[in-house]
Amino acid sequence: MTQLLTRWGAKSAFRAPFTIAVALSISWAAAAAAAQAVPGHLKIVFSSTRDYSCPPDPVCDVASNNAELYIMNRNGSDQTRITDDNVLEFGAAWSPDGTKIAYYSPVSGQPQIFLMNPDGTGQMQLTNFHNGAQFPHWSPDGTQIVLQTHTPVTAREIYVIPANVDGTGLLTETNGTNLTNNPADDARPAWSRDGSRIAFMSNRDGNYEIYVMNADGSDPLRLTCDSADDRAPEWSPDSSHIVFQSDRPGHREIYVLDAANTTCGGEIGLTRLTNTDCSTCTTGEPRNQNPFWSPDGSQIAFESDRVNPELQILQVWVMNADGTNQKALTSLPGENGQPGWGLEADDSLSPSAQNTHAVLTGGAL
Ligand SMILES: [Ca+2]
Ligand SMILES: [Ca+2]
Ligand SMILES: [Ca+2]
Repeated sequence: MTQLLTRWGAKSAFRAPFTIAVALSISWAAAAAAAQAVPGHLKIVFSSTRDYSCPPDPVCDVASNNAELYIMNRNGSDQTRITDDNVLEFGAAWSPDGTKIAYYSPVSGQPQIFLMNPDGTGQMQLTNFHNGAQFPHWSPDGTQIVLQTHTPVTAREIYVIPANVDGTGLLTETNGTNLTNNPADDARPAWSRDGSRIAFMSNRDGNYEIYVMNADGSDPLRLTCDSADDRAPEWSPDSSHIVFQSDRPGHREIYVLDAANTTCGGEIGLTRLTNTDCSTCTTGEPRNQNPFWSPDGSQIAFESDRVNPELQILQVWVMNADGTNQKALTSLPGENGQPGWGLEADDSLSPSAQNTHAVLTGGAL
C-alpha cells in the first residue's frame, strides 16, 4: 500500500516556513511540497463545543466538555455534526478503509474507546480498560488499534488491541499487549503508515521526548533531545518524517523531524513549521499543537489559538507540509480541535480497492 501513498522528493522549491527554520535539511526541503492524489474524498474529523455554552467561560473546553464530533472537507466546507449526546467524544481516528471512526468517550468516569460509522450510526464500545483508554490509532491494515491508558495517579502505558470492528465483547488490558511496561509515562502512540513502527512520547529520560519503537514494542529509540516538552507525534504518509509539537521556544509550536534519526542529539532535519511568537500577548503565547498529516502528504492539520490567545480558544488550522499557507478552517462559536484526517469510503471503489488505499488518522494532546 505504501507505493500508493506519497512519494517524497519530486519537485520542490522550498520556502522557509514563516520565519524560522531551526535546522533546514535538504531532504526535508525536497520532501515538503510533493503530493500525490489519493482516491476517495479526504475529510477531517474533529471535536467541537459549538453546540453548548459554559458560562461564565466564553466557550466550552473542547477536551473536557460535551464536545461533539464533526467532519468537514479539507477546505473547511460542509462541517457536519455526527454525534448528538451529552458526553465528550474526542481523539477521533478514521480507519484505514474509511468505514469506521474510533474515538474515546467517558464511561463511569473513565475514558474508553468506541467505534462508529462515519455518519455517526452504529456506536459500539470497544474497550473497558480498568485504567481507561484514550487516543486510538489504527494499524495500516485496520486489524489493530494502538492506544494509551488513562490514569491520573500512575504513569500511562501504550497497548495494542484487536480492532474487533464486528463487535465481539469489551476488551480489557488482558486482551491487549503492553508495549511500554516501565515506570515512565508513555502516551500518544502513532502507528507508522508502513506498519513497522509506532511513535510515542515519553518522559523516561527526564522530560517529554519523541520516541519510535518497533510495532511489537522492541528497540525504542529516542529522536528528540531537548529539555522542553516534545509531544504528540504523527507520521508522514511515507513514514519518513514525524511531525510533533514542542514548547522549546517557550510556547507550543509545530516541528517536523526525520524519523530515520537513530541517535539522540542529531534531530536530523528538524524544522519549525509554525511561528506565532506574540510580543503583544498579555496572558501567554499562542499554542500550536496536535498536528496530523494528510494522507496525500500535502498538508498538516493542527490546533491553534493564535487568533485569540488570551482566551485560549483553539480552532482547527491547516498548512502546507512545508509550513506555508497557514489558514483556519473553523471559527467561533465554540472551541474546535483534535483534527484527524481520513479517507471517506467511496462507494465507487470496490471493497478491495478501498482496502488498498490505506490511510491512517490519529489523535493528539
Ligand atoms: Ca457529545
Ligand atoms: Ca510506562
Ligand atoms: Ca524534550
